[in-house]
Amino acid sequence: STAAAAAVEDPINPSVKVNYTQLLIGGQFVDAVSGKTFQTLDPRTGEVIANIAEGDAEDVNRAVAVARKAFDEGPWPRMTAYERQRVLLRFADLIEKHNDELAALETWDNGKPYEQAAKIEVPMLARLMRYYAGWADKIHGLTVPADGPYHVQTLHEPIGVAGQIIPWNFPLLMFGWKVGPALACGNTVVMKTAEQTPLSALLASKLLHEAGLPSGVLNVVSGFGPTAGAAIASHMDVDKLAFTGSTATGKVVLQLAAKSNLKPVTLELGGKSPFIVCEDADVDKAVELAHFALFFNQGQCCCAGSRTFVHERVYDEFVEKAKARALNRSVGDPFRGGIEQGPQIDTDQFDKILKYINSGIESGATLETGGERFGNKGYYIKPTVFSNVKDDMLIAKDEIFGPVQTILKYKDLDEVIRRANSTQYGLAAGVFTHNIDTANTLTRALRVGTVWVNCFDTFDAAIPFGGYKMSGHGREKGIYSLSNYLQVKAVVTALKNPAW
Ligand code: TXE
Repeated sequence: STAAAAAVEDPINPSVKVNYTQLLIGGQFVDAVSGKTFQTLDPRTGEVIANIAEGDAEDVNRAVAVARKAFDEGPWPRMTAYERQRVLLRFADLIEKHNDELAALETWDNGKPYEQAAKIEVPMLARLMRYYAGWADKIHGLTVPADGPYHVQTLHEPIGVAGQIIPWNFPLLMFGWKVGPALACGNTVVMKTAEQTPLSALLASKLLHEAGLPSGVLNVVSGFGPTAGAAIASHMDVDKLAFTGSTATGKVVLQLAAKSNLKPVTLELGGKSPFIVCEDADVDKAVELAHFALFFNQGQCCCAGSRTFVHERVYDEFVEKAKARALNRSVGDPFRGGIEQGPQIDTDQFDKILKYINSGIESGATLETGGERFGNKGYYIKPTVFSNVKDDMLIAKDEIFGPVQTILKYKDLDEVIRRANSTQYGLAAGVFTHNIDTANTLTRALRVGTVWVNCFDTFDAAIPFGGYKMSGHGREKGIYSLSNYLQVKAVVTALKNPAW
């Protein structure tokens, strides 16, 4: 780990230029009305990457006006579905063409391993766009056999101007999860990216225009939550809001939506997902999967398997091996090959995670490894493992959003079901067993939006994702995501000659 620490001190120069730093409104890159900018930082060093135009309520007003016009006057919602499909398909091709550039911006701004961005996330964005392109010309209503002399049909129409607010942990994928269904269904969009990671969405949006998106259909306002974000959530002319972020902010935007025009809201919020290792588990494989479930993306996943429940029969062996695996995790400059873990996103998250680590130690959990910063520059944290964790400890209750694995012991299935479900969250769960009866019991009993059995973080575009309880409202991806962006209109026409 000495070599890795040295790598942190001497960061690699990314082979990419930051070409877009302004707001994207009406197909043009423009400064904020106020002329203000904010800095986006390199999480490897805390140094400034670029100054970004800082949008606030006035810029949101401009963006919404443009999006409104693009919706009301067209052409986007009135183009043929086939034409909209072709734009999304060309966009997917351009994503592939600019794969390395998009990935480099993503890593620079976010700190995630470049190999992960280049080989998984950017290709997934292209896949997502092709998936939604596929839906564009398959969205249609029904003919309804109503009682009486009527011809009844439903029209599935776009809702209008969609406001979208996204977080920093997967900047490009969150962009894709949001714009894909909105555009496929014929809506126009005002998007606010996270203040920590504005860069990649600006390039992606530029490519979307190159692919033939008419101006005004997608507008990107970089900026902060309480200003730009709140202006979108409370705007009277935004017809639908989609939000991904913390549960606390989810409550705020839902209230803003209710207090303004009652726009429908989809929310994808926090989690404290159980990963359940059953009695019959192959311990080596379970350790590897549980490690991935928690540590992937520096632990910054809403669905992270952050409560590792291990059956008492295999508990000690599991803890020992989980500790060894964490010690082996390669941490360092995310632009270097073979690096599994880069820095956390920013100083707030870095401090929050270290606070939780201290609280774990103070509450009596056993710190097996890690527990402190890595290197002495940037926001790196050593992969951390706690054993002997009890349900009422804060580290077992709160979303830490960092590389901190908490391992809990259980005795039987009923007990682990009760404990796994006793949380305000309900986003996801992992189940590790080859016993089909155990798997069936757990998949039905767990009150969560996704159960991964003998796998984790499988995120194909066709698989719906979303939360039970305080993890959110609605589903993204898959067929279910379309209804978030469609209105259903019933058309009832009296028949002149009911006999026919
Ligand atoms: O989240 P916020 P933060 C969790 C995770 C993390 C914690 C805090 O536990 O440690 O949230 O992170 C915008 N009106 N998740 O502070 O505030 C904000 O600008 C409108 C889980 O980054 O929820 C950003 O664009 N918008 C999560 C977005 O909301 C507002 C991913 C998310 O920021 C706003 C990220 C306001 N008043 C963090 N305030 C997940 N579910 O994946 C902020 N925003």
